[in-house]
Amino acid sequence: MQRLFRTEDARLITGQGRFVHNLALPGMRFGVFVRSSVASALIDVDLWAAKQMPGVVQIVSAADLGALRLPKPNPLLPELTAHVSPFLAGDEVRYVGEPIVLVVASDVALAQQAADAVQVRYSPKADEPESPHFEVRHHSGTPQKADLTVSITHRQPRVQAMSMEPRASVARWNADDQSLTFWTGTQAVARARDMLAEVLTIDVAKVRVIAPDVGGAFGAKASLYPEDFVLAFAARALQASVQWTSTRSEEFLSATQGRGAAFSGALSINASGEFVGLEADFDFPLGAWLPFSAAVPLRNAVRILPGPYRVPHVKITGAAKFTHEAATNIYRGAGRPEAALLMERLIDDAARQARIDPVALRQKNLIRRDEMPFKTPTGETLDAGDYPLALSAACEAFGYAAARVDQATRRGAGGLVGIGVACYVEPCGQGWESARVTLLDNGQVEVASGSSAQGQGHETSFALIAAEVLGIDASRITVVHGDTAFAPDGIGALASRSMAIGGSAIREAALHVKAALAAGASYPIIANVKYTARMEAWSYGAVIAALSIDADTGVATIERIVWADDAGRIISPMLAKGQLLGGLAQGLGQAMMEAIRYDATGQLETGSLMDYAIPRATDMPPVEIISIHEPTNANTLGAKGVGEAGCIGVPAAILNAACDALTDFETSTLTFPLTSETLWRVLQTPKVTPP
Ligand code: SMO
Repeated sequence: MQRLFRTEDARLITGQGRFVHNLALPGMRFGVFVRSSVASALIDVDLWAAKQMPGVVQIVSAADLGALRLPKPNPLLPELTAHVSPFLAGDEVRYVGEPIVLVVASDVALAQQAADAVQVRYSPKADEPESPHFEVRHHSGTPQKADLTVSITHRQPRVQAMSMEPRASVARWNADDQSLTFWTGTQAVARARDMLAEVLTIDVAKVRVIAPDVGGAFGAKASLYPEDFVLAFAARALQASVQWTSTRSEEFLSATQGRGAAFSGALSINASGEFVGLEADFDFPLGAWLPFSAAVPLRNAVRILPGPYRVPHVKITGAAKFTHEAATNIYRGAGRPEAALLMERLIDDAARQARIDPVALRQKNLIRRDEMPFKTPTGETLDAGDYPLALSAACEAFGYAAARVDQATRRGAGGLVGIGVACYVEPCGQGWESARVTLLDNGQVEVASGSSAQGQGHETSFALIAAEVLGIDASRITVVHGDTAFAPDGIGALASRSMAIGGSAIREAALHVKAALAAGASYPIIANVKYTARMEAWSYGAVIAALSIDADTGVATIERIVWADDAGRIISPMLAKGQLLGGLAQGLGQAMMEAIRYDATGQLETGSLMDYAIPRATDMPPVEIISIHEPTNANTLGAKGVGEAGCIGVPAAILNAACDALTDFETSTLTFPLTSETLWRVLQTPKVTPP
């Protein structure tokens, strides 16, 4: 994994990408999983016919795995850790797509034929007890006198991360030294290594995990999957290499999904328009098994409220339950979008009912720069920022006042035109990350990071950080990441933390090298740093969307989006903008077209890209991005998160714009995706009298 993309190269498609599926090892075998076609049933598996099929070298079922279970999930929600999940269904299946058997054969077609010959008999299960209920609460402050209380409910469809390369892994068992080399498109190589070692009960030093080019991950590749562990188990049993690549349909069935929560809330304001109280209640679906970060969306949603606003009294509850569906996990934003959407919908509703301009209502309640660092009612500390400036900068670029005048004119002519505003915060990770910077006597520098890359171009930005400190050209720097044999231990590339924490580690290590060089140290000069951020950095911003709806067809057009974002210190403006735009596209997808659907029996109705729409280039509206740079001391680099912002503010602004366009209609339960059918149905309902 030693490669540097120069900034100018990033515009080119060079054909040099190496994804997991590109890997061809001598004697490599191929795995295909047999999956459940029923959401909840007892099963009886007959392998006899499959074993007779040509090319089959191994069949793994639950019985072969004995007591092996997934490692415990992240203890953010401690009660969850009592519920560990099996790798393969044994006596019962719990969701459509659950892996039951792994068939390994000499080529993938033979493996598929043998998998098709596995007989699974399903029989009804007796009624099962209610899922246990996992809960998080934040109560703070005392209730105050309110003049107006508004409330909304919202239910989000689940959505699916759509990486260029679906999940893919290769497990190679090295018989000579009884070690495992595991290639997988992961966001967190060190954690993957530790978990594989734990499950296989081998020394961590005997496991090497390599993430080659990943091609998008979005949270769905942060945690290892049952399939990964079974593949490693099979490779050890065979003393060989086994490859598995998920098909796109398998991704829909069994990759982790995002969102899916139902939530409701109430916001109270007093006569002067100050927020005095917020109540919120979230209900998150866990699906049928627990990936490592299963608790993160719930935890984030409840801790991030009330977002960038001053609210003296909050009563926030969040709960999660198991369901007979694919697991949910972190998905770009991971709870932040749910918090922003609830708050921003409530504010727009309050503004409408109190007849206050929604921007003015926000400006009155946004936490001011001179109040930073700000302790929130959920116990978080907002590090730094000028939230009112972000909103006013967005308004200025949008031409907000003039746009409202134009909107009134178009409405007067019968147009359905909306303007939606949303402010958001994006906490970007706590804890540590590591870096190693090596200066060789030929002037070449190697930067190794415990964070990795999945297509965001960290190879470039990591090099730029060291280049600046050392005063050299970035072309003399190679970046090593995504391979536990060469990169130092790390947490990984997730939670918008790579630049703030991983980048800070690189900066610190480069500073050590520089100091050693000045002190006359001998080559190679090596600095190892494990950097812990002083506090969490919170990026933030404001999004304004203009949206119109065709009254006859319900087709919505996002006319434009103006977005002010503070990502702190930006290392590569082009890469940061790419992340913001990518996040915007993903947020727009959730808002306008994406939805995983299960029927009442738990069958997946959206099993392919023919049934599940994702945004194309032509779906992107004109976008203007304004960068704000309010310094932060949260980390030594002064960077804040950037990767998830587009999924946080954009959907909320779009929903507010749609509700504004439909101001004559009842929209308190309007739900994503805002397809033409959804909007057309609203237009068929009776008009309501404005407050
Ligand atoms: S949803 Mo992210 O990869 O923490």
